[in-house]
Amino acid sequence: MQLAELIELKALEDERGYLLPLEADGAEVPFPVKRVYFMYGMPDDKERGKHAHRDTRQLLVCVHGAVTIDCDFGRGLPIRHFRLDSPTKGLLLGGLVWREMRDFSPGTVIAVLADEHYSEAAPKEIRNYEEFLSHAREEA
Ligand code: T46
Repeated sequence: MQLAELIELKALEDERGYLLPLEADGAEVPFPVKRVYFMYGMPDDKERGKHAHRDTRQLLVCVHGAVTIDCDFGRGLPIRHFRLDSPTKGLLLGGLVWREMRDFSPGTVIAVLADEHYSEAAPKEIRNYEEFLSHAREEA
């Protein structure tokens, strides 16, 4: 898996609307899913994220609305900006990536599929930017 990759998801349409299937460990989600979480109710002037994970793999899908996700890889690589404005756009995050979510449109709902359980006792996020850069340099 790349550090960050925009993938196209296929929605099935008929006269009743759309159905968008995601097969874990399959074509759309290239890892076993251990956790799903949703984000909603974001004010448009707030940001979320601002941290990195050491090695958690995630698929982010903006089910409704739109969000911009800035992905900072450290390692001397340019920051990439992804606008998720359709449920058929999925953002795969595959490693040490500093992510920031901003510019939420009203009513935005984001679903995230992750390959790890969340541990409040031993959180795996790196929330200090300098620490993230230092880990990213080690991986460069
Ligand atoms: C990420 C971006 C895209 C839980 O209890 N369980 C969970 O599975 C998660 C993800 C979070 N939490 C708790 C931890 C905090 O007390 O929920 C609270 C808010 O989490 P956080 O501030 O990390 O949320 P975001 O929106 O800044 O970041 C989230 C994910 O945490 C993160 O892994 O990649 O979305």
